[in-house]
Amino acid sequence: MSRVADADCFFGGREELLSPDDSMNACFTAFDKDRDNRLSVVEFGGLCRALFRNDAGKPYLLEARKLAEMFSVFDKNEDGYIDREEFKMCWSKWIKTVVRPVSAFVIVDVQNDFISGSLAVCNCSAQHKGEEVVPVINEALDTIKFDVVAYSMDWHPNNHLSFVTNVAKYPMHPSSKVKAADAKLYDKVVYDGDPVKEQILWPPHCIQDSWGAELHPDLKIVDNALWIKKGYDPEIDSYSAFFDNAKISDTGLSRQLRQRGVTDVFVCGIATDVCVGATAIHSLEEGFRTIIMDDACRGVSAEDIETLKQDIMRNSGVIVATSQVKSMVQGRDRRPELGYKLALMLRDARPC
Ligand code: VGL
Ligand code: ZN
Repeated sequence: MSRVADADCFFGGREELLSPDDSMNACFTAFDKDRDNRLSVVEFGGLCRALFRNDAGKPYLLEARKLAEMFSVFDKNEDGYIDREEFKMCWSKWIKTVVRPVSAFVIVDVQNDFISGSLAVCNCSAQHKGEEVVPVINEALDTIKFDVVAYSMDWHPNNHLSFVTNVAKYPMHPSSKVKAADAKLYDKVVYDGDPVKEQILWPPHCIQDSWGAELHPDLKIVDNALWIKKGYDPEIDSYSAFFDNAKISDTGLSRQLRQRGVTDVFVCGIATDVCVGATAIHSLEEGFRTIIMDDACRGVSAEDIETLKQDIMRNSGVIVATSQVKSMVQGRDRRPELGYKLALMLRDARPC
């Protein structure tokens, strides 16, 4: 059976990946244009051009610096070539993930209080309508086959330190510009303790077992989802679905995603610049290829949303529209930023 006459289309047919050694060797051969049994940077560039394409087959641009950096991850002996031995790691740890990612859809805090309750984002400076995320998320759940779905919920006790009404209950650190007696809604204070904690003062919200803490009634709930409750320790806030704000306690999300082989984390929900953003940043720090679904998020402040997006992109995450997600999950739209992110992960991972 002859295949891969056209290296350019090598990653077009997913069945190529089903017969392990054959397809790895066929891939190597397809891009080893001068048949010297090793891939030069230029030949690796050809491979990347075929690999990183959108679902219409159009190659994405890849900066020469990033190409060279990725090449050096796989050229272990630093002789300027990727030989067949070195290609094994490139194939099994990198190409396979790029072509066939394992996806998690993490739906952050789509709770009544953030939509029409005490901390409704429509009353915040960006004046977003939180309920607009619901149909977008529901359609994604209906039409995209994510490998894992996770819901997070902000879940505070009455005496939580993030509530402006509790500001006098916790000792203030001397460095706090705002003193307890003058503290108002949305001020940033610094609480004493180990560690010292910066805290924005929010209205009481998402109180455990209250209506405000319930998910929006129209949000679709799928079977076998992971559930993450966060912010239940009165003495520390927890914006992210992975860790509290001091990164001391862990919700277990990272472990559960890893157990399921997840490589790619798609994040959506409320609020973009608070809990969605913190979740996406921790996801990148945990080594997941991370994607924010912009139209499935609503936030608090336009300026902070923009800063968050810049942070995500600077760290090789991507911001996409939900309409682009299905082909990414299927491995037909393959982003160079995410390939680069994975290559850096492989470089920095401890050898085992
Ligand atoms: C959130 C403010 C306070 C959020 C949670 O879910 O984005 N924002 N607590
Ligand atoms: Zn909260």
